[in-house]
Amino acid sequence: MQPGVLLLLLLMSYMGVPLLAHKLEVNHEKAIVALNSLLLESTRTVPANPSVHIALRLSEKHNLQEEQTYLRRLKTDLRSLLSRSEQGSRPFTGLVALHLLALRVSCQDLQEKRQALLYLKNKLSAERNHTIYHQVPLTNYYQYSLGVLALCVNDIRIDHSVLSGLVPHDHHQHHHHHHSVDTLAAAVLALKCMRESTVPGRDVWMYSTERRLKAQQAINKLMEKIRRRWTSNGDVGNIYSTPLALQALLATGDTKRWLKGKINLLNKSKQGAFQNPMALSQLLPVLYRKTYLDIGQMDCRSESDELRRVDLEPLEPELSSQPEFVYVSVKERNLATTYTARVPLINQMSLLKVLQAASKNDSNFNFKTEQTLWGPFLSSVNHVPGQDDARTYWRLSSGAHTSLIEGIQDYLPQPGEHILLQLSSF
Ligand code: B12
Repeated sequence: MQPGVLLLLLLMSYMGVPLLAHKLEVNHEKAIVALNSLLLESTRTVPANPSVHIALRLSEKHNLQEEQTYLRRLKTDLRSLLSRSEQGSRPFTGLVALHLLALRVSCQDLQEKRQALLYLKNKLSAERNHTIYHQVPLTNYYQYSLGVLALCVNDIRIDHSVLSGLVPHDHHQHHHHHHSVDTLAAAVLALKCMRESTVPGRDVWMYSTERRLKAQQAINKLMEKIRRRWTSNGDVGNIYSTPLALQALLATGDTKRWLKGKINLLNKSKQGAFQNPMALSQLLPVLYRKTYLDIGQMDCRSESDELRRVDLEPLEPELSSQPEFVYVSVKERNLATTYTARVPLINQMSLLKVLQAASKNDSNFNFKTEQTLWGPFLSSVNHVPGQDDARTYWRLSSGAHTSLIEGIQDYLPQPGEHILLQLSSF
């Protein structure tokens, strides 16, 4: 045996364990790039989604031409959003925030951006005033946090009052108490961004020592809540809040939990849990070890231009031979069941298809949807709307107790399942 070969064999036996780890890492890498291509593929569909753009830009691999085209569509959308906002429509705090993050992550500075920044500043003041008088923001704390984050990564100084609306006060504990993990994570990212902010072009902090200390204390409190929702298999809350929770963990230096959570999410994604482009857009950054705080550091230079779309074969639906049924009930405020239907389940139907079939068969049942970044939102059932200002919505559940973690377009009811549509408070 040649001494060189012996040495190599020796080396390999030493490196046995790291080699295995390396192989795993290569497999993970491949899985992540596949998800990246899948997200790129989703840009073919309308409407454009700023959250998808953010994820594509934070990735390690790019298709620069596709990203440029997508950015142009987003700019057009932002322009029409801003002009609609002048006609006294509902507040677009979160949506405008996502657009501003999308512009910053592409290193874009333009007229629309200044207009959008001004809009967001005003909306955040309005959100803050609303929390003072009504204990809750105009939209919700998730959008409030996205708004602060978007101003922050764009180097805009944020008002005292707006910032203090993000800090959980002890006598407000009950409000922060039932926040979802997604919302807690968004608040952490916003506060962390503010804490780390420096004055552009100068080497000094943007905010006073006292403000920064308060922000740190708030981050600690919020992170404690997030860690309490951590389960040993790597979920935080449910699988769709885990990506944002991992961003918060990563941003605060908990790489151990981040890694565990990442592997768990990669496995879930192999089982098809992240087909929805919005869900995938919240997942991808953290798989690449990125957080929304990295948006502020983007310089858009020397990026690898090698990402291609994948043409996926559509999943074969499972064919069912016998007629099977799914049951739909409607419960209004008084908890009385006002409607029930039995719908034949043909092959694999989404809940949306089931509801459409029910309303086609029976003129006593009808519903309305509104398009959102997550897909169609069930906005009204049998002429009763869920109302943001009354803080009501149509909650989806399986049986009486299991709240669905997907919307009507993504959820595939099983044979014999009882789906409940229930007007609820949030
Ligand atoms: C706030 C919030 C709500 C509020 C929204 C109203 C309000 N005024 O605040 C309420 C309580 C009504 C709500 C309801 C539901 N939600 Co919700 N919600 C959120 C949250 C925390 C923030 C959304 C937001 O403001 N985004 C910012 C703006 C810019 O984006 P947007 O798309 O324009 O926002 C609107 C839509 O997102 C819509 N919306 C909210 N939730 C959902 C869920 C679905 C499936 C759809 C289609 C739309 C939708 O309301 C937003 C405000 O108008 C997200 C967390 C996250 N990670 O994104 C979860 C989240 C989107 N919701 C989720 C779910 C599952 C639901 C429900 C299906 C729960 C249920 N069992 O009934 C219902 C929707 C049912 C229906 N009628 O169609 C999941 C979606 C996961 C997935 N894979 O689809 C998330 C990710 C939370 C989670 N981790 O489980 N939600």
